[in-house]
Amino acid sequence: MIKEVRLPEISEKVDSGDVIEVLVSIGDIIEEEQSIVELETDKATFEVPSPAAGKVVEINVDTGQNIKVGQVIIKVDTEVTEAAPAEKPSAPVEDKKAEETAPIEVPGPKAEKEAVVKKRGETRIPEVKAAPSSGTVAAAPSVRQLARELGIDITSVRGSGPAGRVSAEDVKDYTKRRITGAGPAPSGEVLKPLPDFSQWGEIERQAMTNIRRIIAENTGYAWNMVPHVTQYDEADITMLEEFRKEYGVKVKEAGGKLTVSSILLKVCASALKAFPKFNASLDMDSQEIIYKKYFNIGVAVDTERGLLVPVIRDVYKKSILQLSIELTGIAEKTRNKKITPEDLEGGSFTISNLGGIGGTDFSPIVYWPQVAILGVSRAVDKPVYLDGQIQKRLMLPLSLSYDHRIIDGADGARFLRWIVEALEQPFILALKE
Ligand code: CAO
Repeated sequence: MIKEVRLPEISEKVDSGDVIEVLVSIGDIIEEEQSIVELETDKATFEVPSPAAGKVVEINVDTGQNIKVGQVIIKVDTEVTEAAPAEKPSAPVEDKKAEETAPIEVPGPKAEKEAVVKKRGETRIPEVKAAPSSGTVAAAPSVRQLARELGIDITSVRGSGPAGRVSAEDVKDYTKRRITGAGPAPSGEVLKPLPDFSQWGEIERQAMTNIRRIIAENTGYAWNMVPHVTQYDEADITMLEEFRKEYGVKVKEAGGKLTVSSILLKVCASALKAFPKFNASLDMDSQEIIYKKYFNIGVAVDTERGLLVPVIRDVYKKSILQLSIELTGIAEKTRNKKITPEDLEGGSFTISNLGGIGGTDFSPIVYWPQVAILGVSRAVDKPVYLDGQIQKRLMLPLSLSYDHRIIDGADGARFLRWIVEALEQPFILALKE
């Protein structure tokens, strides 16, 4: 029987995505849950699994195409589950009787979410496509016509679509910002023309991936919108490190990794409970502060595609053991492109730990509409004057950036001190709660 595999529901707010790569070919024998396309939405990139096993007899989408929930991606002959020796690609589906085609029920969000996290044998890295050279900008004829009517050179417009494809919105946005002289673009760059860099040497232009574009727009927006202050402090984690080494084995047996990040998740959730302003957002329209009663903490994860911030929910209610297992799982899922848009939503605070890589200190950018973010740098042994003598202590550098519109400097210093004390004397944490 021929079955249609359709794009399942992605999340409440996402109803379509761009095909980054088609992962199967006509004639392939695929297994149930095997990834068939890599899809990019405004929120994330992930692979769509097939709910049916069989032979791929038709591919209905193409790289770069925007597809909607419910749209047929491929057709599969479910009666063929093993490759015949020296098999030729099967006849296209048009050759089959129409009545043989039975749609597969589109899984709901839950089913889809479960399916998306299933592993595929192999991880493919999406091809980075070179930006079209000037004169060969990817755009629909109607968009070119619009640019001509507005007197815009379409090659100057930065396309937001796959492989830099220029949309009508891009042309309008470009024109609007040109006319109004609007300073910063959403990405934060000032729209001054760039010099011709090729006059100084060889250059290569590459289209931004959707993820890079989103990071650029979000960090640019936050930088322009939020008056940042960064507060620095250091925590003596000598004792905590002993605890980490002692209990790390047990956590490993349970499938997690006990790290500074997983301990900090717990400490930060308690700090947020004690200082509700740090778990809030500002509504400047209504002139209100929105206090969140949930403690969902995003953790910045470094991936080959760029920075992604999956969110761990209800951190306050979870043990360090649970958080260690969850963080290990979600970081792996993020790096393996199994993250769904929903995994990236709903954070109320963020932790960015660069300590595994190195560096003494950095100032993280607030992840708007949140109001604070904790930066963590590498813990190092330092000579510290303690109890009348110089001692070797393991010191963890911390940097808290916050939105000065809602958080005053004294609040920032108190919040960070609270975290430092909780790391240095964890029993205080228990006493305070
Ligand atoms: N100081 C010293 N060592 C640290 C450390 C710190 N602050 N943080 C982590 N480490 C160590 C860990 O203990 C581990 O050592 P071992 O392998 O010997 O046990 C090693 O560094 C690697 O840690 P990890 O990365 O596996 O684990 P983690 O839980 O600390 O971090 C995660 C998880 C996802 C936060 C991290 O992997 C990551 O991606 N960090 C980058 C975040 C980032 O890009 N931030 C920038 C955002 S702004 O552009």
